Amino acid sequence: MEKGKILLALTGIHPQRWHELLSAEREVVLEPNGANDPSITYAVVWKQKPNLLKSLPNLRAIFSIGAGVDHVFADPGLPDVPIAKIVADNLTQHMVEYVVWRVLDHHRQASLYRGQQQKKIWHEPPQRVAGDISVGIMGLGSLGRAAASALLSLGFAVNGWSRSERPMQGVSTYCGEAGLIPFLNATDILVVLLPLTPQTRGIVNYGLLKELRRRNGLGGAVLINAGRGRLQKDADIVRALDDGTLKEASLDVFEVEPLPKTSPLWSHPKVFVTPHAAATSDPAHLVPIMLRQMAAFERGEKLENLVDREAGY
Ligand code: NDP
Ligand code: OXD
Repeated sequence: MEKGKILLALTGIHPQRWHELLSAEREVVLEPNGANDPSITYAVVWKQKPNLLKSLPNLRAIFSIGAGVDHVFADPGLPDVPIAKIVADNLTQHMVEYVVWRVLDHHRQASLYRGQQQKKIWHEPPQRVAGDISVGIMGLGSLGRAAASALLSLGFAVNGWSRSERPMQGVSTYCGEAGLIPFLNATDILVVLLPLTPQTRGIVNYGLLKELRRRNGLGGAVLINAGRGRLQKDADIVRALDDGTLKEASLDVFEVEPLPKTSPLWSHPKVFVTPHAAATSDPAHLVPIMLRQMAAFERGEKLENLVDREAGY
C-alpha cells in the first residue's frame, strides 16, 4: 500500500504544530480544504466538522488526537472505517500527575490551610494518613489503572469500577451496574476517568454522589472529574456541595466548555476548576505514534488502540 495522505481536521485546537510534525513524513491537507479529495486516506481529528469525513471516498482510518473519542462519534455521518484513540506515556503521565495532585490536595486539606493563611491563623488540624482514605476510580482503563498504581504507591486504599471485570493487584475492583453501589459505598474520594458514551452520560448525578462513603476523617466525600463534562450534572454537583453531600470537588471538565461565566462553579468556595487541562495532547509526543501506526498499517499490520464502535470508546 502506498504512503497515504492525511486530512488534519481540528476544531478549537491550533493545528500548526500538528501540521508541521505530520508533514515531516507525509502530505497533509488542512481542513477546510480536503473535502471530497480521493487522495486522502487518513483523518487526524479533534471535533471534526459534521459529515466532512463521509465525503472522503478513500478514507482508510481515523486517528483521534485525544484519548476520548466522543468528539469523533458526535459526527452524524461518521464513515465505517477503523478509529484509533491515543494511548501514550506522555498523556498518561499528565493524567497521573493531575489525579495525584488533586487527591493529595483534598487529603491534605489544602483549602483549609489556604483559608487559614488568608486570616493569618496558626492552627494544626488533625492529620490522617493515606491508608485511612479510599479513592475510587470510575473507569479502570489505561488512565485509570496508571492513576490507581500511583495512588497505591502513596498508600491510599484504591477501588476501581469498570464495565467488564478488570482485576488489578492491590485494587478492590467492581464492575457493571451490579458493582456500582458497592463501589461507591466503599469510596471516600471519587475520581471519574470514564469515557462519554450513551451509557455513561449524566452518570455523575446527585443520586450517585449520595452513595459515596463519608465516615472518614476527611469530613465528607470528594469528587474529582477529569473524564468528560457530560458525564456529570453540574447543577447536581452544586446542590451536593451546598447540602454537604459533597465536601469538595476538583473539576477539569464541564457540561459546557468553556465553562460559561455565569456558572456558579466558577466562584463556588468548595470547587477547584481547571480548564480541561488535566492531560493535554502534546503533538511532539503523539504525532510520532500516529505516523508509526500509519506506516505499520501500510505494511499490513493491524492498527492499535482501536475504538469499539458498539461500546462507543
Ligand atoms: P479507556 O478506554 O482505556 O478506559 C475506559 C474505562 O472506562 C474502562 O475501564 C471501561 O471499562 C470503563 N467504562 C466504559 N464504559 C463504562 C460503563 N458503562 N460502565 C463502567 N465502566 C465503563 O480510556 P482512557 O483511560 O484512555 O481514558 C478515559 C477517558 O478520560 C477518555 O475517554 C476521556 O474522556 C478522558 N480524558 C480526559 C482528559 C482530560 O484532559 N481531562 C485527557 C485524556 C482523556 P472496561 O475496562 O470494562 O472496558
Ligand atoms: C482527551 C482529552 O480525550 O484531552 O485526550 O480530553
